[in-house]
Amino acid sequence: MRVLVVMGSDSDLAQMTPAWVVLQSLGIGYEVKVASAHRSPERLVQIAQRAREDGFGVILAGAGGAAHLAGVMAAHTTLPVVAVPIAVGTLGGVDALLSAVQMPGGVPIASVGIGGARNAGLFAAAILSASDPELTQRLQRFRQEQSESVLAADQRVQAQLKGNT
Ligand code: RP5
Repeated sequence: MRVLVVMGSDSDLAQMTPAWVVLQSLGIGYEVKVASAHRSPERLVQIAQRAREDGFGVILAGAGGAAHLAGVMAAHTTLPVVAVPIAVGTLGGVDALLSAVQMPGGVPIASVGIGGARNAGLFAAAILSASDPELTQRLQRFRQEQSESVLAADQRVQAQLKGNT
């Protein structure tokens, strides 16, 4: 299954890009769309309503300000929706984060941290891996490589500290 990435504005592009960079690296198909909960509400609802039949398994919704994108999408689909609060405006993303995590009961969404698009991509991969053994293997390999890079960083620090004594 593919991942649908929706952003409230093209000004969110730079902060959302890490989501599909990591999806690509894991061999997961995706589509990116711009649609706004406030400025193009009908189109947003249509995208959410069609998402399951269009072959998507997860929706990532990136928006800043008093962000309603993720919640509105969740209201129109039973697919899992993950909010990506965008760091923008006077409050730097705290407003978008609170809009996501303080959803009223009954239509839950998940949220990553402010500017957490890469983590959102990884979380989408984890969700899809529940029904995809090949993706599970790719995700395990990713985790393994990540662990190895931490070990390599430790070795570099050890060598540096040794050189300083
Ligand atoms: C939100 O308002 C968008 O997701 C964006 O983060 C923010 C500002 O949008 P623009 O005014 O730059 O289009 O809806």
